[in-house]
Amino acid sequence: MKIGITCYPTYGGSGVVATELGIELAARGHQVHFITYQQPFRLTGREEGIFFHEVAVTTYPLFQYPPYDLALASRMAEVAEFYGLDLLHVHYAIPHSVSALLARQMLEAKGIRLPFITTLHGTDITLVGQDPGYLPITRFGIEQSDGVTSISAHLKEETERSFGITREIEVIRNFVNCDVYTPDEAKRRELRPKYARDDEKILIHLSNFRRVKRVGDVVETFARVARAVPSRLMLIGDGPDRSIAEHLALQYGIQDRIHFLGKQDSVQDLLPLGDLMLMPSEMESFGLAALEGMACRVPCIATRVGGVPELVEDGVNGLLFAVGDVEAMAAGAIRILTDDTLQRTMAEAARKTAQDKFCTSRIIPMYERYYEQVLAAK
Ligand code: GMT
Repeated sequence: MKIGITCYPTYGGSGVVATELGIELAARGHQVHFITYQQPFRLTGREEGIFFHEVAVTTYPLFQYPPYDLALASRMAEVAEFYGLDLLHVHYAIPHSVSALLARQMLEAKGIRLPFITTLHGTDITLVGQDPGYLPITRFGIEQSDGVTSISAHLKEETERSFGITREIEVIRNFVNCDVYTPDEAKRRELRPKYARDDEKILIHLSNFRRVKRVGDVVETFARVARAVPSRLMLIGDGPDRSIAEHLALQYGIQDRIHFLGKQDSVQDLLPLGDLMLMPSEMESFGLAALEGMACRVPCIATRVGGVPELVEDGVNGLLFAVGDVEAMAAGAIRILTDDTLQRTMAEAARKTAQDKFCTSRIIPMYERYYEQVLAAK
């Protein structure tokens, strides 16, 4: 198939999923065309079967807000016609589904068929999509899509409940390549000493440091853990709440125990160094960072929100807590980090969950079948 993919190309879970999906589809012989304002950060530009088409947004003094959605729609239609795309697959409903709808209409007028699929990722439904200024147009984009997928059962239910949507939504959960995200012992031996002594544990948090991630709770939890267990915290990512984390680190006097690593392209090299992951989010429609950690044999302390329980099974491959309960999260972390057998059992269960339920070999064929179903529909 020839598939056009649109996503947010910078850091963020939906962009990661879209990019990894494109890579996996290309590896299976499909032709994949990314249509975005920037090359997705996990692409090198040299991948076989993958093409990148930049969306250039012309500005003009009259435009206080340059119309990206229109430039995107126009580029989608151009690329689809030129390369004979079979379908468009857009990730994150706002504004991508509406741009795809316009592109479909533009080509319809020329007698060319271009169905589009929207994948819902989370904040497009639970946060941004709830804004009264965006809700009606987001609902319209979803309703008009030729196919809609959701990355968790929870997000599907939330979309039906909060948008009043009755159309079919296919649940295709997020995935991880278990050969790339893997507990690499050699890497661990080589890189771990850069970050911690042998007798220290490593806790990891990976996110875009937005408010919803509750990065403050990560540091609050770690401050309590560090009193009981010799340990270090690796903070991977960057965003608006990084200064909150820095401020708290100084307040607790643990700044020299925390590695602020900023945005990293190859998180698969860092995740296997961890003993435990912290994901205390306010909301998480899935929690891709936890899955990537789990594939690397890192169990997760997480909050019982959104789609997280579809991935983290309390007491099996991690522990689940109420949002904001840093005392309980710290106690749980200490329990795992001071009991080698428990840590090992959970680490193995985490890897097994990733392999058995969320591996690319299981999930990518679901997308392929869904594409075929949408193409066969009309
Ligand atoms: O919150 C983020 O990390 C960004 C956001 C995005 O769309 O880039 O993430 C959402 O999509 C991810 C990939 O499907 C999910 O793993 C995240 O759980 C989801 N974030 C939220 O629901 C807050």
